[in-house]
Amino acid sequence: MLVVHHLSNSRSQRILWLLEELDVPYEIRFYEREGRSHLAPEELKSVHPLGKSPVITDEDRPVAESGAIVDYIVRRHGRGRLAPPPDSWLYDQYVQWLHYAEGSAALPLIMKGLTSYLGGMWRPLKERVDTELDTHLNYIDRSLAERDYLVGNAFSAADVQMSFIGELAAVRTDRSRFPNLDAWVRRLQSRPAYRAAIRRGGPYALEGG
Ligand SMILES: N[C@@H](CCC(=O)N[C@@H](CS)C(=O)NCC(=O)O)C(=O)O
Repeated sequence: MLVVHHLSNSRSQRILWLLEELDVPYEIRFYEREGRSHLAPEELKSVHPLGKSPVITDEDRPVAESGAIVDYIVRRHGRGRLAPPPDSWLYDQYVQWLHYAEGSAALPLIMKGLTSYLGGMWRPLKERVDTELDTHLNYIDRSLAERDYLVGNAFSAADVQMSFIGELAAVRTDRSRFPNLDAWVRRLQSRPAYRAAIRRGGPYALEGG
């Protein structure tokens, strides 16, 4: 049985959602963030040395890092669904979005949260973070200008992987400045499988700041 080690209010929510979309049976093991630090509890390190979420175990083998987990689930359990045919140009775009989410887009969003606590002397860093954030959110917004989904015009696991970026954008910046991105996130959140994943995974609220 596939087990999702699910940290509260975290990136693992999108893994639950992907499994709901594909109707793959799974179990959830719940972990709560530590009080003031908001870090994951130590016990998550017994699943994978990084102690981060998401991490899954499938037949007791761990897979960490959300892009790799999305790819694993689609390849091993997807039966050809939620990804373009592997020999197509669309597949290359699909892989790009899978990597781009955590490889590039997440960093300025995370930095924005961390630097919001810093005082005046950090202004140059904060300005750089804001510029980077605009670059990435504009790129995603423009990519969605003439389509409802990121790859071709069909919902895919790339939308699931990228959804965290769109959701975090709403708490770290004014997402209404990026109307296509904003509409896309709302479109994703209205999917029945998205809502089923929230019901199973429990409350999901990302932190502002
Ligand atoms: N790039 C990694 C990021 C993993 C990550 O940092 N997850 C956060 C939750 S959204 C986490 O585990 N935070 C708790 C901690 O760092 O202790 C992925 O996409 O899986």
